[in-house]
Amino acid sequence: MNDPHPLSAAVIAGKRKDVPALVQSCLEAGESAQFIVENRLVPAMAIVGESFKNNEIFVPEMLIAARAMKEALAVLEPMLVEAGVKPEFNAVIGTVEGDLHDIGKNLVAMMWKGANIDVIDLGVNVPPAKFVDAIREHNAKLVGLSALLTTTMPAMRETVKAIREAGLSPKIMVGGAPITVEYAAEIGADGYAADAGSAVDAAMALLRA
Ligand code: B1M
Repeated sequence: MNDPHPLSAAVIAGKRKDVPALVQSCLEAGESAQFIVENRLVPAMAIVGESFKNNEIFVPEMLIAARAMKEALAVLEPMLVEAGVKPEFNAVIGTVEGDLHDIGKNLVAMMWKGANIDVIDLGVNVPPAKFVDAIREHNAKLVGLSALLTTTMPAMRETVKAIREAGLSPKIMVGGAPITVEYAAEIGADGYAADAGSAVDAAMALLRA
């Protein structure tokens, strides 16, 4: 996106207060809510995720951009519901048992929402049984597990095990600072993402596989 649309540019720059009026002018120009999500907001968050991955912006800018995107989604959500535009996929996400870090997990959840995935966020310190119950209740197609502590990596392994032992087969994606692609494979997860930007591509690849 060399010359981003003003709404995309406002989201990228985190200009939260400008966003509702810009969404309104897109609607007045005849763009549908779905078009705005797919062509103005999702590409903006993809740029934010890419910039974060390349160390061009940092956590505060990413959070501010994500908050601006949420403003836009708040305006559009009733129209999307009314138009019957349902998210194509759903996902359960949480930080594993014993771990209270949620900033990275929240960023992944926001990016997934921006990619039109219906995200059920279980919060932090989530025991394996709670993941299992939520996957069953929502018939989730994707589960995201986050861990920030080396001491909670075993809880991630236990969660994957509990999901499989319950006979459930959602795609499981793991991430967090101490997690590696090798660890993901070792514990039987289906996917791994190093950051919130690549978590979208990885999720879509798993969901469409
Ligand atoms: Co904690 N903490 N902390 N901490 N904390 C770390 C993680 C630590 C590395 C600091 C350090 O010592 N250098 C260290 C862990 C050491 C280790 O295990 N190797 C540590 C420790 C030791 C602790 C305590 C044990 C400290 C104590 O009490 N003695 C304690 C544990 C509490 C607990 O969880 N039970 C603790 C507590 C806390 C606070 C509560 C104070 C606070 C958390 C606040 C909150 O989250 N609401 C906190 C913070 C802020 C940090 C640091 C400074 C920052 C973490 C963060 O938010 N990063 C952290 C040091 C650091 O990371 N440099 C540290 C920004 C965030 C955007 O990145 O979470 O990595 P991150 O998420 C990234 C990727 O990892 C990835 O995408 C995100 C965005 O790009 N990702 C996923 C994350 N989840 C993903 C899931 C996916 C895919 C990608 O798919 C599902």
